[in-house]
Amino acid sequence: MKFVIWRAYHLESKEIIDDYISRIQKLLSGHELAVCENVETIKREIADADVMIGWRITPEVFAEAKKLKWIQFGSAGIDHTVFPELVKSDIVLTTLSGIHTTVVAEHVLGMMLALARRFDVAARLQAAHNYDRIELAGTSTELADKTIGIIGLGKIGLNIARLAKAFGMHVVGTKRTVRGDLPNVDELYPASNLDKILPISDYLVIAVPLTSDTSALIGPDQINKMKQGAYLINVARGAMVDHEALGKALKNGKLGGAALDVFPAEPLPSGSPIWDLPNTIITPHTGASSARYGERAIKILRHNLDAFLTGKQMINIYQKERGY
Ligand code: OXD
Repeated sequence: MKFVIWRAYHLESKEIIDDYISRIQKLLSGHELAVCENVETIKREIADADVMIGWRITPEVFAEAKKLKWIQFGSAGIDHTVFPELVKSDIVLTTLSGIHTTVVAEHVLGMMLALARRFDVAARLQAAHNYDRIELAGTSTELADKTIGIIGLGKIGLNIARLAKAFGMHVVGTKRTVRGDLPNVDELYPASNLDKILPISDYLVIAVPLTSDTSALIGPDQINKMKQGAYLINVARGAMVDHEALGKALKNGKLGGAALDVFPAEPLPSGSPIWDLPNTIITPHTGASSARYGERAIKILRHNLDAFLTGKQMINIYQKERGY
């Protein structure tokens, strides 16, 4: 059995990926394993490989794979790397869905607290050595008793709900398929009823996978229906938000602020107007970054490896018809 790792296109630091790869090397000792740094090497090594572990496969590399049966990706979403030939093939695609449950939820709460307590203004004042309390004191607010609307009550969304409850928030949200109540959720609606949560959410959080149903999820119509002065938080994918409409709403005061971890094009170009949106906190797609990545990722890989080798059920299989 031959395994290849293609270590290109990951979003983590070198140290975090080195840690994950050394865990993989231990797990796969006894199997043939090639760690590939560049396109030439992966194109050569993938030709007779059974399994690829990596963050992206391109049509060019895929065309060289003659025996490939399984790809374990290193991210929760793989919308950035699926293409028609790959989806049509028999290759099993598995993701790391679920590993970001803790970290993304903490990132969202951090963003909400930063917006409520105006840490963005504090950072600007600090950089200018300016002890001006007035702006900060007059605009700082609280999370308690506010409503959070969570679009996508999957594993991450539910953890956001749990943390928001601890801050005394009213939690509303949507889920693709609603079957009964969910813990820490006061009002639950099917995804088709997004309009129900738009006008009541003080903080609207996007936490759904990118599919044909969720791209362009928040455009001018949805923003118009949002509560006056609400905050939009996106830790899902940049394509889900119309950033021109968001910019207008932030400038004319319809929205009070935004916190964005994902962008229509990544890396966000230095000339993008998104950098200068008012009352907006930007993190460079680090919502899921954590030193614990390797420790968590290897658990999923270990499970799937065992299932793959013994013919048992793998987890996190990308559902080709569902798109995630
Ligand atoms: C992911 C991510 O894993 O966006 O999908 O970090």
